[in-house]
Amino acid sequence: MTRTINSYVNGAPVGAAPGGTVENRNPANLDDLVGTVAMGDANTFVDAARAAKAAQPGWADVPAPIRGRAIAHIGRLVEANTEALARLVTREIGKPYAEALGEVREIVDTCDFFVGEGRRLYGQTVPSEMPDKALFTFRNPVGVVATITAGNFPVAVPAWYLVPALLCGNAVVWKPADYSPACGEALYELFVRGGGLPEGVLNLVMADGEQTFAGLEQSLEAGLVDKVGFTGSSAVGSKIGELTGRHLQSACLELGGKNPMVITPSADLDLAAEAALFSGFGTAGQRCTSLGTVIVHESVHEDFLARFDKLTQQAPVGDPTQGVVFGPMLDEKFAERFEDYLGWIQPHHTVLGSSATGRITATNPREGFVGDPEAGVFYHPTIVDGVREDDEIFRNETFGPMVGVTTYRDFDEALRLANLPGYGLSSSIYTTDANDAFRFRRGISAGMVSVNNSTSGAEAHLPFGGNGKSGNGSRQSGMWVLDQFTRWQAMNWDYSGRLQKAQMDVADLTADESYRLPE
Ligand code: UN1
Repeated sequence: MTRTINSYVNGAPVGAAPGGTVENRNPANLDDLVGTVAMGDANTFVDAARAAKAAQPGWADVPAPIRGRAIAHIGRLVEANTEALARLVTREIGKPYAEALGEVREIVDTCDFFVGEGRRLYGQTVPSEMPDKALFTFRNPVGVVATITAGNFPVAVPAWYLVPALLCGNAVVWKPADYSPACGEALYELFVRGGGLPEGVLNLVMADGEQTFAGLEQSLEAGLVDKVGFTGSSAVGSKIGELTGRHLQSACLELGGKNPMVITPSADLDLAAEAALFSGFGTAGQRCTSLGTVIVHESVHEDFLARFDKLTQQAPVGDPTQGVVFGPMLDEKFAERFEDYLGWIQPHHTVLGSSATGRITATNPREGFVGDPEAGVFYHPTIVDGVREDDEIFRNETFGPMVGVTTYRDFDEALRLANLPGYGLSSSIYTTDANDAFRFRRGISAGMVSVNNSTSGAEAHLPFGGNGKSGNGSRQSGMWVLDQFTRWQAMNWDYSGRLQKAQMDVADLTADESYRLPE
């Protein structure tokens, strides 16, 4: 039986499909129909925003510790459904099962952190410059949060928005990626049931990019959305930034990356090669935190490359249920885009990693492929050596299993190359020299810096976000995301019985600033 995947507004499935129906298939096995999606349109989005607007004041009235209890229940329900949810992630987007389990763990970690925040959400008491006057700060919910998420982390990254937004007393409209709707619906169910969320507090919209953008625009114009969170491409992020800017809002934007890995002469090259494999080819290179370019010192270039190439040649690729390093592309549309990126390979490049490039098929096989390559959307891992700083491959995100390699002579050059593409999400350095590590941290414009670790692998209680083309400086996760989903309010309370004017009625001490120490 084919399952129908719906939008949900005010706690009820929408039923209608004004945006038509779309089939959603397993990218590792295209014969496997995951579900048929009843697509909404711009009006569905506006309806969801209206429902959220109506429900939000009641949710904000629920005491924060009780909202924290809701998050605790959600975390426990997600944990109890770990295997089923991870299996769905693997089936819908082709992420290897072990990674999918880690992704579900990341939701539980996020819930664990924010349960405590429900009993904190601290404001401050602040001394006043005048007597008999008290100053306080409070965190208020922003209102309605609209969040639009990517499908490479179809449940963990949405949870980074949903959990803190709800905990802070906001109502939410969530539009999952159109290629991960089943994960979207499953997570929605777990949140609504586990959290006992009142109707309208969380709404789910299935719609394509164009209808979502139109619906968001109309909702902003109607004053129904107060905050936008978006994870996706830099191009769409800049459109959302423009739209929200017109409404005097600043969106929380988590965009692409061109994450560098610098390998210094003192590095442990085996460790670096293992990290390059995981960072570059895990999730078939389709993480925002995936490795873009290895920037390796010329003295260890050959040595490193030989190790990285060998590991890549040996890496099991294929069926994501079978313990592979990576499975298929998330969806056919990413395969099409990746073909364009492969077109950026130039005659001056040397291609390694596999005996072939492009789609893995019976006629373009990969040795040791796990499963049937023709069943899904699988690509050869591709290492491109000899990348130069003006190459498209060096300058742009190449979402897919491709890693560039270039060399450097001195540390300043490594840093310059690492910053050059103008993204700034994640970064990594392999070195055993502490000075290099700290010089790199200071010099790299990136939200995340790994020393002797992969470019991916952020933890749920550290700030996550980027600079430059990777975002507008907003940070998710941990206590830092609270500033995205609350507004600070300053309160002053004067109990002096008279009008005390700030700055004007302030008493000062008598100081003698003309005094000088004897020579
Ligand atoms: C993303 O790719 O958008 O650090 C998020 C990591 C994961 C999250 C990545 N924990 O790779």
